[in-house]
Amino acid sequence: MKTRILTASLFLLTYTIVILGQQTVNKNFIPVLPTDTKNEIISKAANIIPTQQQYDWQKMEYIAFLHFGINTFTNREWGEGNEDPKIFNPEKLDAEQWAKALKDAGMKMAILTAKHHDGFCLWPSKYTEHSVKNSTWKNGKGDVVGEFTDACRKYGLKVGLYLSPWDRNNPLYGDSPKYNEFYLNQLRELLTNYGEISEVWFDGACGEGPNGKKQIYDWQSYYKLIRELQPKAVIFGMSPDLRWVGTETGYGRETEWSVIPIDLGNVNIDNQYPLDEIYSPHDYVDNDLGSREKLYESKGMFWYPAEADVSIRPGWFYHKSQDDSVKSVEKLLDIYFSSVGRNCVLLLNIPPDQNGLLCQKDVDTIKALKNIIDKTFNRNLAEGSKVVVDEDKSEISYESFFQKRELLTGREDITLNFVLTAEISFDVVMLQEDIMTGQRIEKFHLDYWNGEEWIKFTEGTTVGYKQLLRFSPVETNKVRLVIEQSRANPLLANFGLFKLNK
Ligand code: FUL
Repeated sequence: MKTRILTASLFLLTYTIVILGQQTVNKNFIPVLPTDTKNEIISKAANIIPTQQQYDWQKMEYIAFLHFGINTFTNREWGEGNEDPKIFNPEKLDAEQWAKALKDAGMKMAILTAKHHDGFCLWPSKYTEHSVKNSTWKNGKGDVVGEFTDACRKYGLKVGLYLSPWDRNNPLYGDSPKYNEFYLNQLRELLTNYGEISEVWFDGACGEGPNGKKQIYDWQSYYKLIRELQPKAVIFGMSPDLRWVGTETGYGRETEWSVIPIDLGNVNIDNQYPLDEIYSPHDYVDNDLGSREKLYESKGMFWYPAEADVSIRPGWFYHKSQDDSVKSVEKLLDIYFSSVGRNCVLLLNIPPDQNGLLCQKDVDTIKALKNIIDKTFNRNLAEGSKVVVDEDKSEISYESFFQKRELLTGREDITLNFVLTAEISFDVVMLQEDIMTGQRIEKFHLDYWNGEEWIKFTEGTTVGYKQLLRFSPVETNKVRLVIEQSRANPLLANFGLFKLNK
C-alpha cells in the first residue's frame, strides 16, 4: 500500500513538474518563485523566447526614424505648442523621395513623428486645431501621415508611428482622465485610418518640471487599444515589448541580454497575468541588465530586446546649421556594428528639411553605408567548410550543421572547428543564436590555426539575435569557436566569416 501511495505521489510530482514545465517554457515572461534554486532560475531564463511580433521586429535589424513637424519650421528641438500652424509649409514635400532613399539604404521600416511634444499633428486630427489642417501647406487639405504611409507601402517598407504622450499644446494635458481619453482618440485615428502599423513609438520624455502639469498616463489603456486595433504591432519604450537601449548614441552594450528581470512595482505575481497588466513602465539604463546576479534577485524575467536610436545629425529635427555635421559613413559603420552587431535593432533618424525632402548629403551617406554592408556581407567565407564538433573525428558539412540541432544538445560549453575550403583572409565574424529557442551564450572566444597552434583572435559575451566582431585581418584555413559558457545548450542559427569591404 505504502509503495502504491509512493508511486502515485511520485507520478503526481513528475506530472506536476512536467505541467509546470510546460507552463513556464516557451514564453516571453516567466515568474521567478521564491523556491526556485539558482540553477532553476537560469534554466528558466534560457527558455524565454520572443513573441512572434518581437521576432519579426528583430529580423528587420535596421530601421528609419523621421523627425518632421512644426519644429522643422521654428528651427527647434522641443516646441512649446504655441506655434502658428500656418508656418508649416513644406512646399516640395515628397514622401516617395523619403521612402525610396530609405529602401535603397537597406532599411526595413520607417517611423514618422506623427505628433511631437508640441502637439502639432501631421494628420488632420479631429481632436485638435494644432495640425496640418490649419497650415498653409496644400491649403490645409494635406495629410503627411497619409502620404508617408502610402509611400512606404509603395516601396515595401513597414510603417511605424511616433505619437508623443507629452503634449504642450493640449489644454487637457494634466487633467489626467480627460487627456488620456483625448490621447486614445488620437491613437485610434492613427491606428484605424492608415493600414497596418508595425511599431508604435512611446516617448517617455516630459519636461513640465516640478511645478508643471502632472499628467498620469494610463499606459494600460493605450496598450489595450493598440493590441485591439493593430495586433501585429510592437510598442516601443514605455511598454513591455521593446526596450530603449538607454542612450541616444546608437550603441548597444557589449553584453546585451534580451532576457532581463521585469520590474513589477507592487503587483503580486500571478502566472496568469498578461504582461501588459503587470509591467510598470520606466527606462532601463544600467550597464548590467541581465547577468545571472540580476536574475537571481528578480521576481520574474521577460524577453525585452533593445532598440538603439540615434540621429544622423546632432539634432533629431532638421536644422540648416547642421548641414555640415552629418555623421560620416565611418561613424555610421561603427554604430551599425555596435547596434545590429550587439543584439539590437538600429533606429537611425534622417530628418526631412523645410522643403519636405531628405537632404542629398544624408541620402548619399546612408547609401554609402549600404554599399559597404552589402559588399562586406555578400560572401560568407565559412560556407563550404567542414564542421567538427569538439575533438570528434567526424566532419559534417557547414550547410547541414545548422540543421543538426542534436549536436549541441545537453552541452553548455562546446568547441566547433571550422575547416575552411582554403587559406582565407577575414576580419569580421558573425554569430547568431536561434532566439526562438532562447538567448543562451554567455561567453565565447575564437581561435585560428597558424599551422602549429591555436591563437585567440577575438572574444565576446552575449550573442543573441546577432553578434558582429571586427579585428585585424586573420589568415588561416582553420577556425574554432569555443563557447565557454551558456545558460543551456546553445543553438546557433548562423556562423559567418567576412572581409570588410569599404
Ligand atoms: C526624446 C525626445 O524628447 C526627442 O525630441 C526625440 O524625439 C527622441 C527620439 O526622443 O525623448
